[in-house]
Amino acid sequence: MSTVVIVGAQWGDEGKGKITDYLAERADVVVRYQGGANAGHTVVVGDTEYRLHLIPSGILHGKRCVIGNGVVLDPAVFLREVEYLEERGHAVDAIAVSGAAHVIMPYHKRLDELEEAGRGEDRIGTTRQGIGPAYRDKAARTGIRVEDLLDEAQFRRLLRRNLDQVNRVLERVYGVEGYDYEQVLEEYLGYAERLRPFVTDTWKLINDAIDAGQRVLFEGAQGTMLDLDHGTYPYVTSSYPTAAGACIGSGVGPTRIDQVIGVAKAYTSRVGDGPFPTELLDETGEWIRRRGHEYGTTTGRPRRCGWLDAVVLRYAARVSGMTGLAITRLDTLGGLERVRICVAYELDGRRVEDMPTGALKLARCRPVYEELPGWPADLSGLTRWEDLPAEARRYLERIAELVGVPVVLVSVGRERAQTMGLR
Ligand code: 2SA
Ligand code: MG
Repeated sequence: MSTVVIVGAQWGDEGKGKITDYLAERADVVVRYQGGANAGHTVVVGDTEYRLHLIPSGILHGKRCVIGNGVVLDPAVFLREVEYLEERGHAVDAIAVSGAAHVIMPYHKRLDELEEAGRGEDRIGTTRQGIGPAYRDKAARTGIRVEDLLDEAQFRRLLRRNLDQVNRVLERVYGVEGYDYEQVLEEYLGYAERLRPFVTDTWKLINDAIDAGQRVLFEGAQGTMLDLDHGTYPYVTSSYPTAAGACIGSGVGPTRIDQVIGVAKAYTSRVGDGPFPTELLDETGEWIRRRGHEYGTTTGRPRRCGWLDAVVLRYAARVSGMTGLAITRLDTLGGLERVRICVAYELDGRRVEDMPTGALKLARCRPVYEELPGWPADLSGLTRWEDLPAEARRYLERIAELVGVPVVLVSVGRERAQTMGLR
């Protein structure tokens, strides 16, 4: 391993944090490349459960951790996490933040809420962290970057300009009160001073690390089906969770990526709205949700649950060029007599094996299932492939076959030790 990208193969919450934590032990640098505080990575170390939204979980191993240019940074969340880690005895001087990352402003969150509320049946189900409005400003070239925040005169000017615009929208379009310039200024200049020591040219730091033969891990947030271009638009996030996003979001060329590990749960979950062909609205869906504690880390929302969808995985594998699959939550599915895998869709009376383009078509897809025998409920304590029940192994082998990518990691529990490396 020298450079590895970890991507979510489904709709997020695949257990990327856990897999990153496992691989981070052997990495020198861990990089976040997209998204923001809409991500929620849970990592269990001994008796402590860590929940991080922005800082890469590699920090728990004391690794160099980078927040790349592709991230939208909420300074309040970032600084809270810095404190949280310090209180638990973790050194934070290994964290580097890109000056080119965009800053989440209070109005981004407010607009996210107001826009969601106004969407009616076109609601996306966002995390209300200001992600869409912040990336919109970035694309419109009106965003405020970390480097701007650190330059007081520049920040004053940009904030004044943006608030003039935003306050007009808040007051005239939404009929709500705008923001007080001095108040936002004071709050953010306070963040600026605390952020300053972390800010550096991260593109250079990462490329230098690769040149020096160090191992760099790119930690994706969300998942393939939430990718702005490749997901179920418009029910997506506003960044690029697929593997190519790691290049754009960190300043590393595609020729320098060695491996792409796709993380998938042994079943499927989705939080937020939009099509989901294998969703189970019955007792089995409820059983998976309860057994898997399927509630969002950031918002606490119940996640929609359903069978594994191999059409999704095959698509995810191809758009990200996956070299290996990590399957998590195999334990959660244990205890069912039979399990199902969606191997194809029926779309307008025809069988399709490949992901159709667009949410409209996907919403019309009906899953074609294959049934396999289930395995016992308790997989805890198993640490080797050979120890897995034959039915569980068969399930994993079938996934690899359907997706065309080998399963290289399997997770059977929340603890670090409950992860098996297969190759
Ligand atoms: P946003 O807030 O603009 O990115 O929302 C757009 C869509 O993307 C979905 N989304 C997510 N789905 C799953 N996990 C996510 N992260 C958190 C986590 C979720 C949570 O890792 O646990 O805590 O609820 C995530 N982030 C964004 C979102 O549901 C919308 O469908
Ligand atoms: Mg998550």
